[in-house]
Amino acid sequence: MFSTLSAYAGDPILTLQLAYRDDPRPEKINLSIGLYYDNEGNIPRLESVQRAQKVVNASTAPCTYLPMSGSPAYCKAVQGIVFGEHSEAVGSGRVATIQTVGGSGALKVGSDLLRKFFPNSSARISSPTWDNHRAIFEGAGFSVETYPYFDPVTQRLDFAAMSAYFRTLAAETIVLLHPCCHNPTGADLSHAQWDEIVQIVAERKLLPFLDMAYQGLGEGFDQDAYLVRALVRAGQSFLVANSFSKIFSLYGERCGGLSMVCADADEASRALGQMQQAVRRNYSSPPAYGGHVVETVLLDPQLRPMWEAEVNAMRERIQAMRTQLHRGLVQHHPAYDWDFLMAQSGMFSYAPALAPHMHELIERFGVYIIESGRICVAGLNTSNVDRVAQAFAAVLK
Ligand code: PLP
Ligand code: TYF
Repeated sequence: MFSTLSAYAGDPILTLQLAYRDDPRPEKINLSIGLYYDNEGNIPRLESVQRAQKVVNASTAPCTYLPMSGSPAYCKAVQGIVFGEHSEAVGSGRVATIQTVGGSGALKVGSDLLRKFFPNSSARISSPTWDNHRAIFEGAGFSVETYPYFDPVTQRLDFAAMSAYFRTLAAETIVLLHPCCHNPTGADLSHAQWDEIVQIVAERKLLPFLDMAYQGLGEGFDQDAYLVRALVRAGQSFLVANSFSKIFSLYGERCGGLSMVCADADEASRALGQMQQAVRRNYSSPPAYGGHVVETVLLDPQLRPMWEAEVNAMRERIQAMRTQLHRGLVQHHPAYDWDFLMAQSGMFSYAPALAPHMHELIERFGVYIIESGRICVAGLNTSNVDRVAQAFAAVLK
């Protein structure tokens, strides 16, 4: 019956994660998958989250299905963090939000919905981007092409090429944008550059789909959501997928959200209905437990600031490791220009120059980076950062 089924190559990042797990060398260093590790190399359980879990675990309420759109309290909390606590768009009821199965589920539901109502549109993703973007949009039936984003020679954002390309796009083209902490490059637009993109979006009537998986890990919760707020101010209609996987360190609970910013409340109520229908035919309703934990943290006046402080500490640790890696590289290989590292932000750094040395880094030094030359900066700690700098310097000399 199933003899015609072809083999699935797997996800290269997840495959590498397994290779790391099975590597017997105690000195191995994992800079491959995008997970946040603490300075001891552990994936943390946040204190605020553990306290919220105690509250949720103590509940004796029956575990019934959530609505298709998820928990109303959760959706309210998503709107607060993504759009800001005093958002005009949220206040006027023109934002429709649902709870989703992680950020991935939000991308899936959003792309299915768009495919139904914009069958003649095609999608544009950055070159490079997270592999799953292409997979999800093609899976929804869209033709997907890339827009110029990163210049591998300068190892920096190529904003001139990106903005020139956007100026050529047809109306209603879906443009997938990373508001902060670009995966994989760590190269983000400045606020002024985002303003220019917002202007092009308005002029050319493009349809932005924002994927925000790292809010708070770049510069701060509000700074990282600059693009969201700028599109709202400009009166644009758009979608935002957000993920709590990293910033709650709750990857396996699959907590995310999808919001559609509409022209008015009437349009938003229809957007909500269509998102519900897309959920219904995908997985019916989202899982309840993780969502209740997240909403408990976000809506509790004591837990919320505790959590914000924990995310701020994660961000500061990543920044400190980036600085220390840069310092080590300058020391071990001063002839090379490492300054691009300091121009990048968030969980990742991207050094295409390291890509051809991936296997050597793994075999000779036990340093796992992914194929493209992406480095997960959050895998660095005070015990391994200098060994990483030595390994990178050695392969590039
Ligand atoms: N979008 C980007 C850019 C990501 O890096 C990730 C990473 O996991 C996701 C979406 C998926 O988020 P989630 O794990 O919540 O599905
Ligand atoms: O890019 C990363 O490493 C993260 C984690 O199929 C991830 O976004 C990687 C691959 C995948 C799911 C999550």
